[in-house]
Amino acid sequence: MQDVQKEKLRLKFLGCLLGAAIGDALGARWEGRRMSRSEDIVFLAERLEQLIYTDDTHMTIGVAESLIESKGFDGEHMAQTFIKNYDAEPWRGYGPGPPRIFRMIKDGEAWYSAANRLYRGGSFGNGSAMRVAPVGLLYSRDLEKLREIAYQSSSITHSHELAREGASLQACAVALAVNTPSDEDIDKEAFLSKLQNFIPNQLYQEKLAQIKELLGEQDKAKVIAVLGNGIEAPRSVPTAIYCFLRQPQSYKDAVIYAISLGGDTDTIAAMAGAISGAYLGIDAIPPEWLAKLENKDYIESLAQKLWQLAICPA
Ligand code: F2R
Ligand code: MG
Ligand code: MG
Repeated sequence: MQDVQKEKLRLKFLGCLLGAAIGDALGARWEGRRMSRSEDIVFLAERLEQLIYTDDTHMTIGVAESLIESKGFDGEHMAQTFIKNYDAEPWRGYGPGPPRIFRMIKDGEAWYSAANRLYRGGSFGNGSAMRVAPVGLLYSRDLEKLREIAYQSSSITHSHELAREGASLQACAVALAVNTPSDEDIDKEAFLSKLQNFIPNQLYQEKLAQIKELLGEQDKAKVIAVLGNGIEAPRSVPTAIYCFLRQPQSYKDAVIYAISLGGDTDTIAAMAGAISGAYLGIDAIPPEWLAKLENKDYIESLAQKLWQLAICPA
């Protein structure tokens, strides 16, 4: 790879992880609310002194740390990293499931089986999709490997098929965004076709078809009714992809639109921000938002290390 291409890729890796963290931190202020006006979200974003992230970014950090330290996926290591991080900062607003899984693993359950004991058939919450961006970055040049690692990383806490498929779909969207040059107009239909060819699950296939139908839609209530804005993976991952594809040339517009839909705003904005940042790169993120992000330098260092691992695998 030429140096100029490597540098473009580096900016995309940084844009992805920082874009996800900012989406999470901005969206956290609106999580669980109804639809909001974009002006109100921008107004609050300007007034916040610091952007404090939640479990979405905390777990994304865990995925990145583990992939870097293990030079690839190691389930036991990733599970122990999640537990260590959770024990240090349990107040990050975790969903109900992961802390119960962490307790089971601490009590001796294997990392690959604990999640099966939660809910009926495992969790289909969006908790494994919201943290999967580092997998999308590291395996962006090998989509079958990406699928395998997305499934496995999901299985630590979310073993339901809809969660595993949701995580792999989000990782694939990040990978496609990394692989698509941002200096030419994105072919939205081609982007969606690639996702449809990738994902075997019927429900996600239908959602991706609905995204195409909704691209010009002005009525947010219709978008929410069709795609969803909830805590479940199938009611949030396609919505995040939609938020990106609706306004692919503006990170700010994609994230603000995601938050304006209400519901699981931190998570949908984190996932939309990851895809948008991976497509546009760090330079597209408003500098005043970057400057206010908690632990910005550490998240940036993780993105940098993932990039080094991706261009020069062990
Ligand atoms: N927890 C939150 N938000 C609550 C407010 C936090 C507050 N602001 C604070 O500061 O404390 N957000 C975070 O949780 C979501 C990710 O959740 P995760 O990790 O997927 O959790 P879980 O428990 O696995 O699943 C979530 C819910 O989905 C339903 N569900 C899942 N599988 C099910 C099944 N098989 N059958 C029935 N229901 C199932 C359950 O209601 C789960 O509780 C993100 O939004 C993150 O930001
Ligand atoms: Mg959260
Ligand atoms: Mg959330």
